[in-house]
Order: sequence, then C-alpha cells, then structure tokens
Amino acid sequence: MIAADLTGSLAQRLDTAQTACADTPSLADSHAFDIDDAYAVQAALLERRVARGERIVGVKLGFTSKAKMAQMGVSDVILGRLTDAMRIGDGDSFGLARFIHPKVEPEVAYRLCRDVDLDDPLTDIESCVDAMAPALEIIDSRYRDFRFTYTDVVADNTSAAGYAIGPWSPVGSVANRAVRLRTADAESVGSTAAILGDPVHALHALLDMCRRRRIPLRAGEVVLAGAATAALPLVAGVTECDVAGLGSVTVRGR
Ligand code: 0L1
Ligand code: MG
Repeated sequence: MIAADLTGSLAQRLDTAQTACADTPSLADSHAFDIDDAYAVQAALLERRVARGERIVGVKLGFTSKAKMAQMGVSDVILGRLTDAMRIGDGDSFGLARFIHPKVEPEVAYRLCRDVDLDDPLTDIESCVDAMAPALEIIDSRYRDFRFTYTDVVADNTSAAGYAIGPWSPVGSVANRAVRLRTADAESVGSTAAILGDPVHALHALLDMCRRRRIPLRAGEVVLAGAATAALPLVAGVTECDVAGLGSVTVRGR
C-alpha cells in the first residue's frame, strides 16, 4: 500500500491535469501502486471535486466489453464516479475547450430508485432501478496520448469527464439492441450485447464492485452501464447515440 501523502499527491496531479486541461504522463511510469491504491487515489481525487462544491450523482462502469478487457489484460470491470459538473442536458451545447482530448461512447443508463444495501446478501439490484435511458459518456483521460495502465485509469476516475442522458423509460430488457453512435465526422454501430453480454449484467457487476470497494449507491443516482461500441473522438457539431427501442440522446459540441 502506498503512503497517504503519495495518494494525495497523485490525486493532486490528476486533479491539476483536469482543471488546467493539460495532460500528464502515466503515474505508473514513475510510481508502483496496486489496484487498491488506485481506488484510494480515485477517492482522494473525488474528495477534491466535492470540496470544490461538486456533488456525486452516479457511477460508471468501464472495461465492460470483452475486447477492452483483453486489450488491458484484465478480467474485471472498473468503476468511476459521476459528478453534477459532468452532466450535459439532452440537446444542450457545451464547450469542447474544457476537455484535453475527449472521446465519446454510446451507453445505456439506469436510474437507482432506492439506496442499495451493500451488506444484505439478498439485495436484488434489479429491483433497485426504476428507469433506463440511452446515454452518451465523454471520456477524457488525463494521461498523455490516452496511454495508461489498468491502475492508472482507475486512479484517473476511469477517464470520466461528461455524460448526457436521453428520455427515461420503464426498465425492460435491452439485450442485443442495435446501437448507433454518430458524431459530425464519424459513425459506429454496435449492440448492447457488447456490454457484458446484456446491460443488465452491468448492474450485477456494479453491486459486486461496490461491495468490494465500499462505494455507496444512493436513490436517484445514475448508472452508466458501459460502452456498446469503441469510443469515437468527440468533435464540434452534433453527437447522437441511438439505442433501438429505447430512444436517442444528442449533444452539440462547440
Ligand atoms: O468504458 C469506459 O468508460 C472507458 C474507461 C476508461 C478507458 C478509456 O479511457 O479508454
Ligand atoms: Mg464508458
């Protein structure tokens, strides 16, 4: 385990990179730290954001596709936190200048309707969500050239930088639905099956991860279940995610 002052200084480095919009080299280039340390750095990073007045409003999962897990040589999902400062309203425009080198992912979001009891072995996570929606996640690694290790990306709050949620619908199965992500200069198509086989599996992975990491899940929070296609560079203009049968969400970068 790394010392508390190193945890703080690594978190500060990532926080400065985000607030100054200036990338930083991989932490793992200069420091040895394990996955527990990485989640401790992430927590210290979030403390800094909360101290500035941001509110935690949800969680996100990453590495939910087999391809991404294989690329990173891991077999576990990763978890990051969403704050209110990251939210972009459906249809809203936003400035790209606040990001370093943003990419965008098409996702499915769930909404928690009650606090989740992490200590009750009988907790039924599916009964803790009451709505689902198409979503866009903006990832913006604070690391130079998006070059990072598994522990680096966890420390960096799993690259979380922004998100937008489309219209909420009652919860139902969205297994194997077509997903289309369109930016002003590229398009990718995929399936919700890329999200751990079925986005509902992400809820179970989330519960498991939150139990292990003691991360609370509260009523009203948003859960981003993971990406249905590889990320695309986020550019100026309209970006849209469409999930068949669930609807679409749009943002406009300027
Ligand atoms: O799936 C994700 O949200 C991506 C997690 C971080 C990895 C990356 O920045 O590419
Ligand atoms: Mg994502």
